[in-house]
Amino acid sequence: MFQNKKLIKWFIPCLLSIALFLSACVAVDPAAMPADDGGEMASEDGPTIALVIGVKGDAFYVTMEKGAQAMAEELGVELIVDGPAEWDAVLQTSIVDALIARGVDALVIAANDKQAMIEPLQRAHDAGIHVLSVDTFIGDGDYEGGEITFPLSYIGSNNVEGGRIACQAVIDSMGGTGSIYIQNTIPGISTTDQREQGCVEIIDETDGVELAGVDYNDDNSGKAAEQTAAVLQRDDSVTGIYGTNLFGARGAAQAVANAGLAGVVKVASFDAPETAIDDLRNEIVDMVIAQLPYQMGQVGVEYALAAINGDMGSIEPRFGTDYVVITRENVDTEEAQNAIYKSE
Ligand code: T6T
Repeated sequence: MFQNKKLIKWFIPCLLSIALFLSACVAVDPAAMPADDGGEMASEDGPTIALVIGVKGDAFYVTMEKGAQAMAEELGVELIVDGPAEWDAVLQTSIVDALIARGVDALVIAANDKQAMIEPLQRAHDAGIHVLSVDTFIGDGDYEGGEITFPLSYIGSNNVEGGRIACQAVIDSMGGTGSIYIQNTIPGISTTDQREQGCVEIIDETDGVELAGVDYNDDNSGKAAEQTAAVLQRDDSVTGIYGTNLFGARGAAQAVANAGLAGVVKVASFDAPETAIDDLRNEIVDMVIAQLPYQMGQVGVEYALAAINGDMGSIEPRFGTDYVVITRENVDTEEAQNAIYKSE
């Protein structure tokens, strides 16, 4: 068949190399492939969307997960959900890296820090994964003309506005005078930074109302309770407290109740877990601002699938979700009841 000996000399080693290459491909150990803690690669049957929440065990994210799961079922896509055990950008980065290795198609994430999470999410984007922000943003949150533009959308509340609403309500129930103490979480989180900003704006715009101070509780209600107790003991001008999220508000409410100051010191709770509603009914908390995490989860998954399908026109770079302000007057309405977060 081969008349030319030179050609035979070339052809046989070439065949051998192809055979060797093919057998190596067949013999690859799956354990050596990049995989997440579940040890599986992304589904080969259809797209896989990952939702990375801010922290596990937080009713806000439990509710968000339910919305995301409901939408994933409706659209027939695989959804995987993960999140750090503590609010920590380093822990969240390892989760993002595992998802990049797993080869998910889209990543919907509540970033733990607006600066520290830029680099890991840029890595995901560079690996061809569609990145979307839910609840918190990275950079300055302006994904059209701002510092960071690769995330396709920022889905979440208007948090400056939320801070303004909360502190205006506290000031009204304080009778328009006194000083407000802010119980915040960790600096660098876009949502709670903006909620503090909104509250400080309102205080600055109101004559006769002062800022008593701000403490950071590491997203821990026990620490928030200790810090608030210390403030109440040393500063009797404090007649209003604003907790910028579920943990700060819970700790502040406990400290107010323990000090026997329920009703005297007015408290606004950002976020609406069952405990905040109990505190409202028991007159320890005066207003609860419910966000819409279920809707955030739904829209996150809907947008992620649109991106995977190349339907970019249906994705808004900013999808603002609403609030339901819950007071003792409206707590039993259907709207308020539906807005209460699920804890499991
Ligand atoms: O307030 C929510 C969320 O919006 C924030 O980014 C972090 O804290 C919560 O999850 C409540 O604990």
